[in-house]
Amino acid sequence: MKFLNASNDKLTDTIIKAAKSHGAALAGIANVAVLKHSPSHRIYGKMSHHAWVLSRDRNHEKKLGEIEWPEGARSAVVIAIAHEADKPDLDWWDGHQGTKGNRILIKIINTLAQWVEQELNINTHPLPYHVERGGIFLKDAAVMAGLGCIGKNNLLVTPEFGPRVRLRAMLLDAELAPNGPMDFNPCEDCDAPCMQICPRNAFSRVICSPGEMDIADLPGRNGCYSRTLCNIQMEKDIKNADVIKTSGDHEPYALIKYCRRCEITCRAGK
Ligand code: B12
Repeated sequence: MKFLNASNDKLTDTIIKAAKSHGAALAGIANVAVLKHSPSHRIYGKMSHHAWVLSRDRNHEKKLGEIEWPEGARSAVVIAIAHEADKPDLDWWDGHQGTKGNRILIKIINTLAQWVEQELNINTHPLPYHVERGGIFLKDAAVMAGLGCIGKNNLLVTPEFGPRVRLRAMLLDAELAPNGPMDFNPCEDCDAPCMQICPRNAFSRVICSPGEMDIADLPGRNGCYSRTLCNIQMEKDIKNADVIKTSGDHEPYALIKYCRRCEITCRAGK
């Protein structure tokens, strides 16, 4: 526990270094008190629940519209791994509990949490992917942790990999110096091929306004992103899944390749 009396800045650097040595491509710290008031965490209680795209198994769910922040949590560690276009299998839902990429993220967060508890004597709360199971909104957390900005495609866009990243987080019972947000806006002069390529026209019209939601930062930046239309494509991708037959007595499984067009076509990070 050689870092006990380290300053908050030093602790932040130490944890980011540790996250990268555990395999994270990007890592940053966000402040929980600020995050609680981020656009997604504020809009969570305002959107009608039928609009929610929820996890399939509803057993472990928390009350919709409410985030249960752990009592002592003061900081969020947000990590990202690259999901470049030439490694599509990282994002395929392959019948083994999610995707290869998500399993890598889970491993990094769990080993990092152990290291932080042992070396820094700081209590950690590794978070699940689904918000309704106790997770937080990862894109907002990533912006506040200095990993990038929300693009016109409604995704976190990073300088290094554009939006071709996947995120995971854990909370810490310690107040650390946050790293974000960063001054970065690659969409400013971009003609947004990400919005034009969407097979569902999920960016074609403004569906919620700042006045209506009392929030300036909306889905797709100006409220033009439709999760309902996007989800229709995701359901279609599930229907079009390849059924993979395995040797031995393993059950065949569906290999789901989700759309990703608004993500892959983005020029940032290329
Ligand atoms: C539910 C969910 C879905 C749903 C609904 C998505 C939605 N955005 O509503 C569906 C199934 C449709 C979906 C689709 C996809 N998803 Co998804 N999804 C999630 C999940 C679990 C929660 C997201 C959510 O509901 N957010 C709440 C809604 C209301 O917020 P929002 O639409 O993002 O809008 C907010 C932001 O834009 C923000 N904002 C706007 N401007 C600004 C400015 C600042 C400074 C800040 C702080 C915030 C901010 O404010 C808006 C609210 O007012 C997250 C994981 C997580 N726990 O966060 C993954 C996640 C967002 N998904 C991800 C991905 C990759 C996808 C897909 C590309 C998958 C695919 N089809 O190929 C698509 C792309 C959709 C898109 N372009 O946004 C990744 C995104 C990675 C990245 N680079 O950002 C995540 C983070 C998962 C992960 N582990 O990495 N998803």
